[in-house]
Amino acid sequence: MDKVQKSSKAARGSVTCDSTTMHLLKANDFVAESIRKQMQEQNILLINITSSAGSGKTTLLQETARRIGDKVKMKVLVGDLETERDADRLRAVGVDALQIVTGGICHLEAQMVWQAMENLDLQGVELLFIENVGNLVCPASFDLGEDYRVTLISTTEGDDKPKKYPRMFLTSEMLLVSKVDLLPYLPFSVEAVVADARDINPHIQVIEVSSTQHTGIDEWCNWLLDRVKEKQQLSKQQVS
Ligand SMILES: Nc1nc2c(ncn2[C@@H]2O[C@H](COP(=O)(O)OP(=O)(O)OP(=O)(O)O)[C@@H](O)[C@H]2O)c(=O)[nH]1
Ligand SMILES: [Mg+2]
Repeated sequence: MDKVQKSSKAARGSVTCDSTTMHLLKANDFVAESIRKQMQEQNILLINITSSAGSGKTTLLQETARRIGDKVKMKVLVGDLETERDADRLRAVGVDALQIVTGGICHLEAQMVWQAMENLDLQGVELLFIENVGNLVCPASFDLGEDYRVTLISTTEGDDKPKKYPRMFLTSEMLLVSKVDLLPYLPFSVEAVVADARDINPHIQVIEVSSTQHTGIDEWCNWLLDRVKEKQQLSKQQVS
């Protein structure tokens, strides 16, 4: 699958001085590369889940754990401005989760993930999720060393979002249209969202999901299991 480099300079901050342009997120990207290297060495698939607040990230992760928690060893790092609530919800379904409380910062940065990972036992872990802070804007600019960025857009937030917040869709490999059980009650066109998202990023994959009605969850979980397998095979090839 073709991927947009999360750390590409396109549409990111820079400062030009004496005709030299400096990329403002260099420090973040340095740490992100260290995370990527560590994940490679430990054979761990790292997935960064992003969306607006309340699009259904934690509910999807709870459902994912119920569905494939016995097939793949997973853990979650979850970012929020305040509270341990999401980590508690994940622990309630048997997932080892660590909450990153940003104290007001509207996104996760690679350094926060690196520090949190030092407090997470990653022995034997095959799949590590990062649930980013609910925000379709700021998290788009910060590479966290992930293998895949997965963005949810829920039917309740309106179908105009890809064109209004393009960077998130440009840098994601997977778009999950969530809460599709509510489609009969909402003026939301899945076709319009997919067309706009693919206009920005022709390679983005799409799955329609409902965590409450279990729609699309098998397809989502199979995609995850395939990516875990792929990563493990790649690591084996690199060792041999
Ligand atoms: N109808 C419907 N409601 C859902 C679905 N998934 C989540 N919800 C509800 O949407 C609300 C927000 O869900 P969360 O999973 O907490 O969303 P989130 O993206 O983790 O929220 P933040 O972490 O605060 O950004 C909750 O009331 C969920 O019960 C779904 O598939 N269908
Ligand atoms: Mg959440």
